[in-house]
Amino acid sequence: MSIINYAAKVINFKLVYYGPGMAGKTANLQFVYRCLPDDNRGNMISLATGDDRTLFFDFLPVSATSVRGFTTKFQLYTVPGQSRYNMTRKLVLRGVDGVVFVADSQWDRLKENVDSLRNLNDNLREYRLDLTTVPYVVQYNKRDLPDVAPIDYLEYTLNRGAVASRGSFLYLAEFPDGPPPGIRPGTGRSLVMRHDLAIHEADAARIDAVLERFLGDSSSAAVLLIDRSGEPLALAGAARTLDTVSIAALAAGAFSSTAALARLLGESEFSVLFHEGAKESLHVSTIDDDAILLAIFDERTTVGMVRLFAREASQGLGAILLEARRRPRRTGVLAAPLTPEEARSAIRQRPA
Ligand SMILES: Nc1nc2c(ncn2[C@@H]2O[C@H](COP(=O)(O)OP(=O)(O)O)[C@@H](O)[C@H]2O)c(=O)[nH]1
Ligand SMILES: [Mg+2]
Repeated sequence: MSIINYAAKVINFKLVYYGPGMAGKTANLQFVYRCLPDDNRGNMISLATGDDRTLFFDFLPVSATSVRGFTTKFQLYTVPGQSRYNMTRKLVLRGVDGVVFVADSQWDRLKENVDSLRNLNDNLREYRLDLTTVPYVVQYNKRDLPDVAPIDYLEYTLNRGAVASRGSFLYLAEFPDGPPPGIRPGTGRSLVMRHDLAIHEADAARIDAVLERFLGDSSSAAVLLIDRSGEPLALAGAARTLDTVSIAALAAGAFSSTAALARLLGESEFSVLFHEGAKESLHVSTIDDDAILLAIFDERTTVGMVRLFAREASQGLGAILLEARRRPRRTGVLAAPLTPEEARSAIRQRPA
C-alpha cells in the first residue's frame, strides 16, 4: 500500500527483502546504503542478535527522484530468514508494495529457497496479496561461491510463470553501473494502486489541526501519526529535529509485536504502549486497524493527561482517515503508467 501525500507531495513505498536465512538480505541493504549519496538515504537500523543475525528487521529509508512533482520515498526492510521467526516476517510484510526475493544460489540451499518462497506466499495471502499482484523480483545471490545451481534451473524453480513486471537478476556487486534491469519499479503499472492511502490537502489540514490541539491540551512535546506499515503520516511539535522516519518504523514494529503478544494471551490487542524515560516518555495508542498515535512528553505533563487527550485525538483522526480511505482515489497526474524515461531516472550512485 503506497501512501500518497498530496499536501507534502510525497509518495511512500515499502519494499521488503525476503528469503532464507544467510542468503544476503541484510548485506543487500548495507550495499544499497553504501552506494547512495547522503542526501538520498536516512539512518540504517538493524535489529539483530549479538551474532548479527536479523532478529526483527533491518530498515533503510531511501528518497529517490521526483516523479511528476512528487518525491518518491522507499522504506526498505529485511525479514529474519530463520523459520522460527515467522510471526515477525508476517508483521514486516504489512503494507508491502514490492518484494525482492533474495535466493541463495548454492545447490545445498535449494530447499531453503523453495520453503521461503512458499512461506512468502502464505504470509502475503494473510494480507490478501500474492505474487501475481505484488511487484516481485528475484535476486540470485552468492554467484561467486563454488557449487551454485545454474540460473536457468533457479529460474525454473523459483520464478515460474513470471508475469511481465517480474524480473530476476544476479547479485548487486556485479552491477557497478547502477541497478540492473530487473528493478525498474512500477514500469508499465499505474503509480496508484488499489490499496493506496491518499491524503489530500484538506485531509492534511484537518489532521494537523487535531494534532496541534492534542499538543496544546496534553502539553506533550511532539506527536506523530503513524501508519501501521511503519510510515509516518503527520507530525506536530518537536522543535528539535527528530528522525521521524526511524521513530515511525520502530514504533509501528514495537506496537505490532505487542499486538501479537496480546493475541498469544487471548487479548485482541494491548491498546496502549508506554515507555518511561528519565527525561522523556513515549505513549503509543491505537487509532484504528491501520494507524497509531505516538506522543513524546516530559515532566510538564502526566501519562494520565496524555492518555486522556490521545483518546480524544484518536477519534478525530480515525474519522478523517476513514473518509480518506473510502474516497475514490483521485489519480490525476499519477494515474498514467511510468514512461520508460521516468522509470530510467533512477537514483544516482554515490560518487566514487
Ligand atoms: N560469498 C558471498 N557472501 C555473501 C554474499 N552476499 C552475502 N554474503 C555473506 O553471507 C552472510 C549472510 O549474509 P546476510 O546478509 O547476513 O544474510 P541474511 O540472513 O539474508 O540477512 C554474510 O556473511 C554476508 O557477508 C555473496 O553474494 N557472496
Ligand atoms: Mg539478515
